[in-house]
Amino acid sequence: MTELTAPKSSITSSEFADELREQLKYTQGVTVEQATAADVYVAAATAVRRHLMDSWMTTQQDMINGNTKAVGYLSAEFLMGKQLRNALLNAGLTEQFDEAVESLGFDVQDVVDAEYEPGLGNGGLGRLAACFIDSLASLGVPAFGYGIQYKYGIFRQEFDEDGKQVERPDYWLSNEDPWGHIDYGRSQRVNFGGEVVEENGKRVWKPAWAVRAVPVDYMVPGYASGRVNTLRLWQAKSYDEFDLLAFNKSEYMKAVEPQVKAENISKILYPEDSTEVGKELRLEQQYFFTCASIHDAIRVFYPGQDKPDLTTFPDKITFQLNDTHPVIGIPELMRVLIDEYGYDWDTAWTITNKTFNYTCHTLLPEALEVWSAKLIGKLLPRHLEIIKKINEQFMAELTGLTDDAEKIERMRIVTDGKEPAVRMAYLATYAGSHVNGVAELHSQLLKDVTLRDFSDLYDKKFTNVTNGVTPRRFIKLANPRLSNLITEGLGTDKWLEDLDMLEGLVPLAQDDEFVKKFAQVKMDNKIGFSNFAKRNFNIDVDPNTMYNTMIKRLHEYKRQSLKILELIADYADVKAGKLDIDKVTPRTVIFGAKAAPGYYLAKMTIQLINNVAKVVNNDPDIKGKLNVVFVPNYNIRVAQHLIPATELDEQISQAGKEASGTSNMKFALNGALTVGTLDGANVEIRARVGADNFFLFGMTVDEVEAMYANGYDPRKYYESDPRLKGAIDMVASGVFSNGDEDTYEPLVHDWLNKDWFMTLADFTAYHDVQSQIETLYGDQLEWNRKALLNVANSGYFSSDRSIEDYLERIWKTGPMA
Ligand code: 26Q
Repeated sequence: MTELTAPKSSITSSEFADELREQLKYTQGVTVEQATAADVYVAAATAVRRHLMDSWMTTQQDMINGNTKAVGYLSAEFLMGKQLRNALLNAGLTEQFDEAVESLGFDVQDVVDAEYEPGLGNGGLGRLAACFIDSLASLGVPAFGYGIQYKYGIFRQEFDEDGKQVERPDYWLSNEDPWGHIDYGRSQRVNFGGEVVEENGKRVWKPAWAVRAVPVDYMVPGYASGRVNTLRLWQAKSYDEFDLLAFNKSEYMKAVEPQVKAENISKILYPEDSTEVGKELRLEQQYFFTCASIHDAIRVFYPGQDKPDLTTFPDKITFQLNDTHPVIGIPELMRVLIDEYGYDWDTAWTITNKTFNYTCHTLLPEALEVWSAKLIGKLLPRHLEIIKKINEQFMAELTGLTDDAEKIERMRIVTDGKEPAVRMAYLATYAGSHVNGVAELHSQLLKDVTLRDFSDLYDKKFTNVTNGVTPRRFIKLANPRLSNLITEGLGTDKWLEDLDMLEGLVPLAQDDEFVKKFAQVKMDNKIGFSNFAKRNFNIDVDPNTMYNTMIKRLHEYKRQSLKILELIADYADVKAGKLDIDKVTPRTVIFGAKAAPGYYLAKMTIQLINNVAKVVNNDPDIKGKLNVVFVPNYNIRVAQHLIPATELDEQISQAGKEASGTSNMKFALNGALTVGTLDGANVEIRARVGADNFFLFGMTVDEVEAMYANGYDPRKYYESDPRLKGAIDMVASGVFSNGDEDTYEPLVHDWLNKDWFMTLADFTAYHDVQSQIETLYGDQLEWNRKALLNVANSGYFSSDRSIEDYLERIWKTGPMA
């Protein structure tokens, strides 16, 4: 007997079809006959929103009237993915939708495809925010996601005929957005510039210009919780205050300049780029959304009160800072409390300290945000004063805690010297109650290295919360076949609310019949991806090859180079007659990756991979056994198709560089085996799924540190491993650039002379582990048994568990009564 607990609405398919007709007629003004698939999509989105409306309203009421502290997740990015299927799942309308759409004469896939994916994030950090708000709603915790409704999301990636990345604007709002509800009545004013003057013994900010932050609200439906939370994304609008003087002089174009400037603030998402920090517009964005969100929270929790008692603010809401991007919210809350509500400094400090917590997502020192004090002073003069005062208070406090003058100097929030700068991570660490890393190893390295001085003196602030992913989107929606098999194996679908239940599959890994069913699911998913790739990209992928995937942003530290060099070495061996192609396991290596537009070596790596694909895929000597595919414009939709079809997942960053990774969790949960280094959450995945079910290779953090300390020379590795030398020489000699030896020169030069992330040093170990992989793959039953054990032992990596950890260790709150 299978127990089914998934939400299911009581309305019938034909009733839902009537609702669609109604929406088509009264909202879009088209008949069913005139309607396109896109019309049906908008109708369905509107209909499902109506079904969620009552829960949304009661959730908001309960949040305001109840006394459960809410969570405000402040994030510059929310990478949500498509909404329709997720909303249908949580509203219990999936079957009704499928049947209704068919009964109206439309293809379900066409309707779902009509939704354009919002790309309001770069990668892991933005997707994590989306998983977290899903889990908060599913656990019934009162929460707001607060961010920016960028007009242009992450760029759309194309490749030109040379295989180079071309970035195209992502105008995702060019069609209707049926999910966002714009709420002009709840706008907030956000001021900028000007000066601070002394009035009656008080510091008074006289701003020079302002923008209007208009909230666009998105429903965040929980799974089986009856709760619908809110994602509030701010859009920048100008106040209609045009320059009359300019206008009178008939300088009409000039008159609208301030409007253009205002609306620029939410125009575009910055592509992740640690080298391009210090951009004024980015600071404007950060202040824009944090300022609006803080004022919004005060409005929500103290409705209609002129003189609210804000000493209770930390009991109403706790703000989680998703990396340093919203850290300017700290001086903003101080300013609001002191300047707008008249609290003294110490009271404001206590409130602020209790309200904020900070999550760090990096280990790369160059990725920690630092703003020039001059720029902050120009845009936010009052905030700069407050930051300086926080710094003074901090320095004084440190003198009481340590005699080490150098240490105190190192810890300055505002640096000394000619061009003072503000270290946002330090500000957040000092001003907030907790700091967390995103995997155990990462949190440890934060304490030992990145924020060492702070952890010495404020050890209690530091904690770890290992990342997680939502099983609703990344198992149930992405992999319905596996979901059905899990439900069959466990006799219940309750695992979608309690992912630890996957452990119940462990005994089934000894049941060969069950393992064969699991293998069949994988095969069907591979065929599914092959069809998807053909339909969408006109790419041929042969399901009778091993699917070996590497999907993530293109970064040197993630080491896509290692993967492509290993493949080139195999190719070179075949060409030189050192490797018998008939003995090679047929493989398709699938890449997906965007490079920051200004990241030269990353873009060149993309070009190289594309050209290796061109050469290898078309070489008759290879007999179709080695294939390279670069899926353009990697996004959530591609992930949802590719992850369930993958057999081998690559997590090969240099140890100590990847804070966590989250696709590694998605792959394990979908029954891929991982080849990986001891980095980020790989460490915890391996510990849970078992060392026998994980392909480990490469240097450890300690070995990497020792090698840096002793001086690293990549040429040594080039000279000593002939396969490696052969591969690099092949790139240098122009095999992948029509004979041109200059094309990849900068890349080759970097490998041989710098190789900061030690790709060459790990190359031999990486090759060795590939032979283990080939051997195991030859025994399909054993391979699939291990893959199934990955699924069974990865329940810990649900974002529900991450959120429970945050609730217990940091937020100290829970589900609404
Ligand atoms: C900074 C300054 C200027 C412009 C852009 C940025 C910027 C934007 C986005 C810097 C970083 C990001 C995104 C970082 C990110 O995605 N980090 C990843 O976070 C994941 C979730 O915790 C981890 O799993 C990954 O290990 C980490 O790389």
